[in-house]
Amino acid sequence: MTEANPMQAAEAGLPNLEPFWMPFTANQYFKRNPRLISRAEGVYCWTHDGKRLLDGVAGLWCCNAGHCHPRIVQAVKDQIDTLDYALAFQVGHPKVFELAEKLTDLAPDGLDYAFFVNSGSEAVDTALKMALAYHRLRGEGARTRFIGREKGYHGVGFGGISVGGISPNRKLFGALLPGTDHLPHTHHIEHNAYSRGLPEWGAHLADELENIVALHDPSTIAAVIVEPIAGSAGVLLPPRGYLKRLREICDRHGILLIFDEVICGFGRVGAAFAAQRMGVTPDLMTLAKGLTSGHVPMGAVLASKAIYQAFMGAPEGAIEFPHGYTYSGHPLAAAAGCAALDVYRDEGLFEHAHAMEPVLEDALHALRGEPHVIDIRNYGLLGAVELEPMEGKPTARAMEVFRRCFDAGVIVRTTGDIVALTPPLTVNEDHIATIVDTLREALRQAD
Ligand code: PXG
Repeated sequence: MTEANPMQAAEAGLPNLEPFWMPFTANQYFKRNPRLISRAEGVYCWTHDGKRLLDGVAGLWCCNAGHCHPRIVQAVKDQIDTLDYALAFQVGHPKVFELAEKLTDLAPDGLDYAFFVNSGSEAVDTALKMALAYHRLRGEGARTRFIGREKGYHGVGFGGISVGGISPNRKLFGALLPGTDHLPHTHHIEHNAYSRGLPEWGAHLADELENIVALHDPSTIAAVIVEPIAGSAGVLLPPRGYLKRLREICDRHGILLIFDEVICGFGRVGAAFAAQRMGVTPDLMTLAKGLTSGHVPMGAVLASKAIYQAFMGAPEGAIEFPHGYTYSGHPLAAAAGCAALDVYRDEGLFEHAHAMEPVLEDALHALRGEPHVIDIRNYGLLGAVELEPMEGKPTARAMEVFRRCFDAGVIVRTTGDIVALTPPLTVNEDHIATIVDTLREALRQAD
């Protein structure tokens, strides 16, 4: 008997927990041990029973400007008072054009067109479809294969799980998209443990792309998709020079390179995008999360001029790309996006994130030698502490650390036995110290 008891929930001041089938959640455990957040502001959240939590993961890596930012909140309020929805196909509304201009201004040079969607998963499926269609429109319709990477996370659409490399997210769902292959992952703590910033060892792992390309023949490959830094799998950093090599190999063989910057984008790495900080420009970029600072769901695909132009060969009046969603560029999301980008600029949040990077780095690396710690890594305002798994109980130790931190007033995120930190870009030295001190205490108390 695992059902939550509505009577007990009501007595505890909670809603009936049973009917909501929660995403990526241990539903049975949660409903017996509920944790609800009912209010948030800045770097803090409050539980339904009034406990304050310092948010060490910016929601789910998304509230980069902090929670309920007054300017973003106001922009959404103003928008809903004016226009709730405008049909998205064959008609537009002003805010979404404004957002496309702001976003492409911020983007790496060459990514001049923005296509809007509602999530990172939709952004990934959209980018994969753009890649297939681009090749076909250019007379290279045999390019249908995609290459992802082991441990990659690209959302939960069929395209995203097919190019993704996290096996629990794939194994229940059958054969997936045909014609995908995967690069080896870059997570090698035997070589790179305790790296500060990008690790030195492993650029040659990109060369495996040549072997995969040779195996399938370049003429069959549409695109390579990677996260510049793999987020969900536990903040796995690309070795120095690795992304540049991927770019070179893709160029050599006419393969499109897609960067999934759903997590890396919007200041997380101490620059607008990882592509800029790492000096490698993809052909397509997928975005979500920080685009609206998590205030309203929205994703986007940025495309190069060459890709956009390939579609614009269609006769005038024809729909060049038969793809889009009812809520592509929804007015509330567009308003939140415009306000978020203004806040990032006006408050200098990407620069602030960069300035806080050494603070987070030093604080995190001071955890070296604490119980169970086997690696610490960081880049921008992304950090991870990897733990030795408990004998026979993988993930249990990190989960215990998560619960201890939560009880002590700090939210961290765990994946496997890795504790990830991705605080709002607004954090200061004191917040970072509180997060890391709480984590230290939790590590000392954990089994
Ligand atoms: N690509 C990347 C790189 C992501 O990190 C998605 C696509 C999908 O985005 P949507 O909006 O469809 O969820 C993501 C999402 C976590 C965690 O803590 C990570 C994500 C989502 C939820 C939790 O690991 N990343």
